[in-house]
Amino acid sequence: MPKNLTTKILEAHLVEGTLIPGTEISIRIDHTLLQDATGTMAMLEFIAMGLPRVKVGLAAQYIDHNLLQTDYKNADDHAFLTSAAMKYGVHLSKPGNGVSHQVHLERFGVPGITLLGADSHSPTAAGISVLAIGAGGLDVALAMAGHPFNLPCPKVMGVKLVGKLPDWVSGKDVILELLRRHTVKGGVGKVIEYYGPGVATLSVTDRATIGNMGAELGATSSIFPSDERTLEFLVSQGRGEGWLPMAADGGATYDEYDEIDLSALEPLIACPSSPDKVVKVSEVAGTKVDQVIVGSSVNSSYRDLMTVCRIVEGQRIAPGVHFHVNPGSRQALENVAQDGGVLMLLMAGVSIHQSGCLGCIGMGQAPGTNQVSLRTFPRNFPGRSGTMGDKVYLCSPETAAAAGIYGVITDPRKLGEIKPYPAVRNPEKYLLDDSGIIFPLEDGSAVEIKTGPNIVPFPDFEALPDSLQAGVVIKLGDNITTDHIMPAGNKVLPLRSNIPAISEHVFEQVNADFPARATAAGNGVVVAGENYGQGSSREHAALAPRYLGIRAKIVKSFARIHKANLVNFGILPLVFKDPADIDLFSQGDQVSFPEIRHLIESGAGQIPVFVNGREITTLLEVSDRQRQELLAGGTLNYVKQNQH
Ligand code: MIC
Repeated sequence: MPKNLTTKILEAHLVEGTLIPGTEISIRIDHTLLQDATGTMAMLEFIAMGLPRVKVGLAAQYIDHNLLQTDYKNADDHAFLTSAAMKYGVHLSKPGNGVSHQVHLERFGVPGITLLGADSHSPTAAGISVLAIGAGGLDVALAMAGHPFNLPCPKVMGVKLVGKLPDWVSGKDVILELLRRHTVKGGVGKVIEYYGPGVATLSVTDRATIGNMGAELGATSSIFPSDERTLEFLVSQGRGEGWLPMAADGGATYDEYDEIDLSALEPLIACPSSPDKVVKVSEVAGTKVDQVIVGSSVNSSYRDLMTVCRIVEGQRIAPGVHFHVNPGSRQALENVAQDGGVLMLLMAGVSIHQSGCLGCIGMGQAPGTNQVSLRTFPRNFPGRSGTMGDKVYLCSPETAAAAGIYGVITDPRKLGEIKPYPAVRNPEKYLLDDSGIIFPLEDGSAVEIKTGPNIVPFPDFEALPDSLQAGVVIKLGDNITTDHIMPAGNKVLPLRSNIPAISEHVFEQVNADFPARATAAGNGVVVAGENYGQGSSREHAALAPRYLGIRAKIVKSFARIHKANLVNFGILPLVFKDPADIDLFSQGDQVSFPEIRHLIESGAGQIPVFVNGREITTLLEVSDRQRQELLAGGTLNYVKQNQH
């Protein structure tokens, strides 16, 4: 029976389970990826497992998020991560070397492997046919310790690509089109697999852009076939020997289908403040722009940067616009520099920053009050830029460059009036630079772990009690993001290794007295609508609320990674059987879960919840393993109990 590519990779890595969508499967992980914002906690969790060295094919630790050193905290965390990487056999990418996704694509990824990353945008590696999945730090720590990764078996959505992108339209427009069609929850529980004749027309970096923002669809992962373009890319990176051709078998089928005619695509843009508020650029053309940023997590490759260089070459950035470039990697910037691009940017009035995430997670580059910011980033959730009420649009490098030159949102095809489309191709042979990577030692056992005062021990969480009483601490609507729950930004991100301190910021932008009310409630419940916890992989969005006493979240539906993180830290992820029951709940209500422990032990899929004297039914859709973890009060407790 012909198989699609996702099925082939999953089958080759299957440790337990059957590939039936929705049922739990365990897969073997070949590479792991940590970045510094999720990595400090994940590394502490790995250390707590007591192993002398990682047990995975390749483990990488990137320092790309917390680059601002406004006090000792981030620098302490970087020193901790570096020492831990050296001790445990992990590749360490130093600050300024680049964004994890871009560097992993350039230097480490190989077609057909699995990658588990503590960052939701890990599926950037889809560009070279890696089945990359974003997960909470604890799941990645377990994979580093050699454990398989457990996940609900995804459906596979086949997206057939036909035609060829017109000039001034690029990979970003392809994924924005999918977001326009399917919204931020359209990919939940699915791998998006691209196939068809249009694939060969897309460069690896366009494919990587599309894979990166599959996270915005809520997808488990994305994948492209490995073909001649993949080979070209790997050869250009001096890694051609890792190539192998991979594609779906002829006649393979998918659980769902979609098709995009690349030739028919127009430049698209996501409006404030959700990646799926997509319109044609022409529909918002003329909007005055104050800031433009190209780069960071996505659209930060050589092709993307050099496209901007060629567009602004010989032009001036409009007087009212501050145009920033955040290269995805030092190597990408070096190759741009070698080809004269740096001078083109500087002469046009562009600010060039160090390689890293920077403004993409509010680590600087916040726009001013009421200012319009156009970014090639993957997300524009409210307030994520660091400015409340921000007006952030997401677009391609071509559209960003057009706005920079004209000072207003402009369809980039207008640039054709001043110059032909640059049609930049990646170099045939990159200038290679691994100077920012510290490779693992043969034996790191003598290395001492460096910890500073910012790193505080992991809190203890009690096992699930027999019955639970709790107060509704907050009631929210649909599409609540992890940025709402646990904000990023330069003030909060440095607290990622200090749970008591970071918990003071939970729901800060939604309801600033949440931490005080949660603590006063003793045990708390969060009630919300659809797609709760969309966005990042940050486990702190589960861990910090749990620290404040949140014991259950009752919602209409969950985003995949957040639901797994809730279980990891012992919070009950409950779904309304009848979504209309949400109307029975108000902030401040008392809720009870009688005999909850017994129900979970006995495998009950329906959990009765009492609110204001009414009984409603909620669903607990978790595996047997997850039930044990919930009973133990979280995965770490469960793992520890089972070690003795
Ligand atoms: C993001 O883009 O939201 C982040 C910041 O990279 C997160 C990880 C984090 O919160 O540290 C993600 O995508 O998982």
